[in-house]
Amino acid sequence: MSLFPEACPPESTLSTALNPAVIPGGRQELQVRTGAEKPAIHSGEGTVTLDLPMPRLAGPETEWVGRGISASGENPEFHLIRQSGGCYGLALGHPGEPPQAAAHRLYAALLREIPGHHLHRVWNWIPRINDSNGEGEENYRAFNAGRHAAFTEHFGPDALRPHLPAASALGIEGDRMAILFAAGFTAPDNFENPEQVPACEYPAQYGRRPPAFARGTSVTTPEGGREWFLSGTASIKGHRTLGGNFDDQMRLTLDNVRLMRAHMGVPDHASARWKVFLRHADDLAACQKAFTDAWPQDTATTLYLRADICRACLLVEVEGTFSIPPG
Ligand code: 3EB
Repeated sequence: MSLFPEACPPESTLSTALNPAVIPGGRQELQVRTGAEKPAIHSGEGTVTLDLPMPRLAGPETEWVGRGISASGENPEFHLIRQSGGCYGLALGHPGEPPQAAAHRLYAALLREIPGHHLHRVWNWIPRINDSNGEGEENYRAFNAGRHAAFTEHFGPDALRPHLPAASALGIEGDRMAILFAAGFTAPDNFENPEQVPACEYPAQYGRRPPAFARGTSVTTPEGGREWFLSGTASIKGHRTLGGNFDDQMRLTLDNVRLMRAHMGVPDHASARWKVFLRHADDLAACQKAFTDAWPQDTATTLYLRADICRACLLVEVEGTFSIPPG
């Protein structure tokens, strides 16, 4: 899956064999717009936009994700953007749909949607992520049960690890889950953090089914460039949340980010697109200072968002996409 402009081939070379329902209108840019009132997918002339009800604290209003040719999925709920190396897909849960059912349904549908592809990266947005689902279980944990069930039904219970994409899971406003994925014909390398327990092996104290994601993935683009997806990264060592205040959590989060960048072999000169999620908007100034000290060259493009994070005690989470062009 490529993020480079030159990666998009002329329309005629795109394989539509898997799905002939290509929507006319040519190539579209896929973007995510934060600060929206409710989740929605808009398909316009040259753009497909996913609107997310997540307050923006600083940084650009729209985040560019990729480009390709719009197509409807087998399941019409899925909006696909196909390009030479694979596709992006996006879908919304039903209004008010419980998180376990929504995750199970959407992940089962997305895995059916992309035969021949490997999942590279999934972004999950979950309404009221830290609230109880009414049966005494946190919505995020219920979401994990649904996601894990869909993965094990598809890949079998013992062979999950190599198929898990990089991911993040953040809270949004409103009452509909939203997911966005990047998938490609190449299998990604996937990475775990050497100082963290793999999420899919978390002990049961974090929920009856573990979170199904890898800490990071990396893929070669069809043109010979490379890109890396760093999952949502927080102040966790082993499987425990560390740091009782913002500054300590920020320090440990950046430590994990640096560790993962090195572990995945991201070169220093790679271009970076960062997103930083803050539970409390009041932490913005301290967060921007710490982040800018670490990566001054990325100050202007970093997106800071107000969001609930999948563990109620986490105050900050950072995710990144890094790329180098061919050659
Ligand atoms: C963690 O490391 C923090 O459930 O998809 C980070 C990235 C987290 C992805 C997910 C959750 C997810 O456990 C939370």
